[in-house]
Amino acid sequence: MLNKEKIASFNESYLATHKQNLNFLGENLSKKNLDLNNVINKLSDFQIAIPSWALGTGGTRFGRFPLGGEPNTLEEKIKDVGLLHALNRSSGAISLHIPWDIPEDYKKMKSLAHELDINFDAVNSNTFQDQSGGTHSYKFGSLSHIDKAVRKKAIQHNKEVIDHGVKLGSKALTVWLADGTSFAGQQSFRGAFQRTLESLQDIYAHLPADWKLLIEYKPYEPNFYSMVIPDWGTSHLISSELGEQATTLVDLGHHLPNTNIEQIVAILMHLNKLGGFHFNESKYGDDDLTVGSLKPYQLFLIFCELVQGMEETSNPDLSWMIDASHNLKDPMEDLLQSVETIKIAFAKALLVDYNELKTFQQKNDVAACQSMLQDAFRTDVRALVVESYYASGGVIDPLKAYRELKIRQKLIEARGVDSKSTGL
Ligand code: PSV
Ligand code: MN
Repeated sequence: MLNKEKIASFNESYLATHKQNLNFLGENLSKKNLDLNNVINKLSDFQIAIPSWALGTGGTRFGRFPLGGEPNTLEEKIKDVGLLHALNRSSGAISLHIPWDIPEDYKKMKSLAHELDINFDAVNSNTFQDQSGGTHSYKFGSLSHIDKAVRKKAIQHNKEVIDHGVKLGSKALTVWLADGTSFAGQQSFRGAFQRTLESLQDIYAHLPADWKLLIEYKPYEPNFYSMVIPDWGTSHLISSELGEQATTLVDLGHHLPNTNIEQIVAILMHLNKLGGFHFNESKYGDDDLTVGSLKPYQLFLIFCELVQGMEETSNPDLSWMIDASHNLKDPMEDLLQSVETIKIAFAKALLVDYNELKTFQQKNDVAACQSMLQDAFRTDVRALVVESYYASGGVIDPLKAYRELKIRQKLIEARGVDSKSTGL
């Protein structure tokens, strides 16, 4: 659907304006002590994984309004990520969710992904739903369940997810638990915590030596009184007990309103225990809105901590992923917007001279500290992000190209209007 010629002919119409924008920005930034090429290279290298469940419409407990052409096999999901990656050269990985994405032919999926320059990112287990034909139910929990047989089943599932991932070349397992209670007294907090820890220890023992275990947290939903891993502190506690390969994964939507997420990021990196990110936007809870669509300054502040943490701590390499699910927008368009927004926040954070910031912090010059950050945030860095697409062989405006090249229409023609994706 997309080849070098199509990309080149699209770029032709936009190249002159883009180069003008880039030169203008370069001149403005030349007064700063900044290596612009270094920033562009960092942006080009920055890859954000696409979750398999974000490629179709979803994200609602109520009506779902599929828009047609959705991928309904793993092969089609990989191809869709391939399309995104061909456009922006920034989405070179897919994150699979088991059992939705169990490959029938591992070799075939691997070679397809390889052809499209796609890696397999973290694999995700699912113990928040019962699969048909199952004997034990997750209705009252999985890794924390009071019944050992249910825990065993959930542990086994996670081990199998690792095994699928190994065959594909993944290097991480992400665990998000729906376990918790909706009524006070329903369960012992201490008992549920201890059982979860022991279950995760069992899973951890199955982890290959070069793998990471990423542990998510979430304050509420689907349980509304208590979640077994409600916050980063609990996730960190568990990951510390497990060992070096276990880390905390920050999902932006999994915080109560106004939580200072950038501070969480800073402290976890200081402890070398931040494993990765799920990008999305939250207004009230786990809303799965588009990252940066409401609070771009917060996203920028998070990236300021990430940039400093990556320079100044020994925190392991991070897994970057979008975790959203859309019902109103074409999910592919949303993913292009999301990647762009993430890269813009990263680019802005790379403009800050953190040594200078430290000298102001040393003097308690609060106004100067604030100005430094805001100056970077207010800089229009879009030309840098566009250059990172273009220089890597992508298109100058991925969203525009997606529309001009009528990609959704072509997907509908190929897969039909009723083609629905599995997922959330
Ligand atoms: C549910 O809250 C959730 O959004 C978690 O963040 C997981 O990462 C994702 O679903 C996939 O299971
Ligand atoms: Mn998540």
